[in-house]
Amino acid sequence: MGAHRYLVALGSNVRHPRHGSPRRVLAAALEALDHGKLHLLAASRVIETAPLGPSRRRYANAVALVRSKRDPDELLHKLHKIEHRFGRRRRGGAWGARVLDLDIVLWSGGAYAGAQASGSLVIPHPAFRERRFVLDPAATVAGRWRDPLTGLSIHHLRARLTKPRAAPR
Ligand code: PH2
Ligand code: MG
Ligand code: MG
Repeated sequence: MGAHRYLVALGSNVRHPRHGSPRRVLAAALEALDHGKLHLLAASRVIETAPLGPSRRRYANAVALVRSKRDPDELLHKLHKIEHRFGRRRRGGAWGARVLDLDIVLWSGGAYAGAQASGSLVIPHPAFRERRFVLDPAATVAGRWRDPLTGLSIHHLRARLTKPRAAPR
């Protein structure tokens, strides 16, 4: 089995009792993405972003390019274990404040839909095209990577988002 490449988005907007600020949480999480069967190929810088959604706290965000032989469902399971190790507890409330969020944005296998019906994994991440906190860091490590659904590169998606056309009359 060959190895796959994954683009993983990292987010944090709560301090960790040992690691400290969200920025430091992401630095530690990047190390966790370069361990065992995961190989960190590249990491963006960590940026600070305004919260999208109900949470009031600012986020630290980054993306990582990871190589792994794991398939998407196996990798997601591993990412959930890392989130849990950093103190993340899932209490129904989607989009609440979180110590660490690790999302699979793209993988080298193209489009993917997980097996389970509820809470199932979908790649590309359904919202990434509208999120500067993903596209800005992603453009620095994987700008030429093409979204398999639109055929547009990350550079192109980002340009589309940051330079909108005039609103239709
Ligand atoms: N993640 C969310 C919801 N809103 N806002 C920012 N700025 N950064 C995030 O990572 C983020 C968010 C859900 O995962
Ligand atoms: Mg998320
Ligand atoms: Mg998530």
